[in-house]
Amino acid sequence: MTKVLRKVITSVLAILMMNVAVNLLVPLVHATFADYPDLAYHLWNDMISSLQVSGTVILYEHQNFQGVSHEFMNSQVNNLADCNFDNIASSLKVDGEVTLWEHPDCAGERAITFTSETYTPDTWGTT
Ligand SMILES: [Ca+2]
Repeated sequence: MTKVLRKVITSVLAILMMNVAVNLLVPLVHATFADYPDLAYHLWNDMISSLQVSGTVILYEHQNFQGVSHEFMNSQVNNLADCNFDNIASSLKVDGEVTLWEHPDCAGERAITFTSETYTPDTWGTT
């Protein structure tokens, strides 16, 4: 085997190994949104007034991700009225974790947490 051939084979192997590594890592980095198409199912239609999100949440005006939408990343929104979205959201997508409250300033008798994988209904918020 010539030195040149050995170099070519080594380079090809290196590229193949890099492709394998990228294919393994990309799914971990890419956003994985969980879909919640109908907040009425959770008894939370047209109720959300404030939220805290770690990651990304997209709120939609109507069920099945229709109508006006708002996206929030890594933030606390004390009053959705500030973006004309108080008691409006009817469906959402989340990558990470979002907690929603029925009143402004993360308050109310009810709060609910949705994550990329599951949701925890009706934990008690602060009143
Ligand atoms: Ca509300």
